[in-house]
Amino acid sequence: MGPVPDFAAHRQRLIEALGPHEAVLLFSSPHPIRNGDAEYRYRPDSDLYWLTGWTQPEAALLVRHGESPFTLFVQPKNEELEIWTGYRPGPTGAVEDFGLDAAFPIEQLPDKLLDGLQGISTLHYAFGRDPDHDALLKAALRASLRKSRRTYQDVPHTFKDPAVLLHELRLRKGPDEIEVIKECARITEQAFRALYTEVAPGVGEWELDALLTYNFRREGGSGPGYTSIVAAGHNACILHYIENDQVIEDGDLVLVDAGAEYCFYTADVTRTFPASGRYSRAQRQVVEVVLRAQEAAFAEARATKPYRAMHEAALRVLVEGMISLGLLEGEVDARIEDGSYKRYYMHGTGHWLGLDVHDVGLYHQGGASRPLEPGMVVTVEPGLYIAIDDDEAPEALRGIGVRIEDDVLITEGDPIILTEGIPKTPDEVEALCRVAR
Ligand SMILES: [Mn+2]
Repeated sequence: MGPVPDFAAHRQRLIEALGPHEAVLLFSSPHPIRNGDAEYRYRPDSDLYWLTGWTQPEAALLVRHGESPFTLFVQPKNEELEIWTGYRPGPTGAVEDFGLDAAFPIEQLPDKLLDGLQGISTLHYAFGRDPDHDALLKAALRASLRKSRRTYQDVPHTFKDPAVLLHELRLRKGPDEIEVIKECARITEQAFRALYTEVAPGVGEWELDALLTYNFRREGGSGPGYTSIVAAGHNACILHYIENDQVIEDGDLVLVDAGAEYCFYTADVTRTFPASGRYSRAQRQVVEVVLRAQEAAFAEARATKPYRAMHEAALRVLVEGMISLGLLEGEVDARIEDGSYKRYYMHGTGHWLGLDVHDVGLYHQGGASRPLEPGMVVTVEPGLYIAIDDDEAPEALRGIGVRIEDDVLITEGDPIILTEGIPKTPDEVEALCRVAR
């Protein structure tokens, strides 16, 4: 058994942050149809999962101080339906196996809200996401208001987006979550290592895509945490290329951006490696600039430094590289100032990482880039992309797209590169590709 999130610890963090007359109401995400009557595999809402570990659809969570702070509403047991769609823990399972304080069938939510909202002045609820949930809550608020005329209790009159409260908590990972993300990284490493030994001219992008999914699941993950990008040659210049349907040609670089999902947390890694096992001189030059940019960003990945410093450090090195490669002319400061680098580097250098690949949490506080804190996990992903039809770029560089991405844990001291076991320098990668031959 691998590590698991400590949901009780997450609940404790929320209840400590919740005011005395505040409540939180969360709903599970919908179970979307793929086509016809076939459903996608269900993926729980990250907030609800973070607090409960509950992975089934049609659930709601009410959180408030009192005797049963965490009340979960779930699909009731139904022997007939369970034959079709699988085991349901039901309300009993929610309490006995998931450690919730109380649980009821989801049908009882309107009735239970009538009392559950009494004495609450501020409700953390995300209006506008689901009209059915909004309607259910509005009816409960009306009924609760009528009742309050007899009970003299508060009924919610202030509504806040739960993101403000919850996402600040999710942004700072606990020790349990760090172990889970390390497991995502371990699985992802196994899957990337397999790519190095399988890539060759004539292999389809889709084959590497399938190999990633195979190894993610084989190693204990649930699959990719987001749609894998397998981009050969100039497809790498399309930032979110997910068609993955082209044949890898001799001389191509292959950019793979993928991460294993485990306990619904995900890694997010990018490597750019040669189809033939050997980087061309131009390809190697671009990779080395991107690697230097990543090192510069790592040096800024420290508690109390502003989040933005990582991007600024990487950008400076990338622009220096653009000038030395002949993509831009003039001085670094002037090119950063006039934004001409955006032709070759048009995205940010990272994002928060956790249950969501672009994880929750604000990047700014009080109009400035927020300081990094221990427990935050970020990606660091500089890149350089030279379009195939860029007539102004040196010919040898056209069609080269390189991104290198690792997952980084901010600590009290040096950052921990959680995915550093996945080879990325040209020498390391070529050595592995050679082993395969
Ligand atoms: Mn990323």
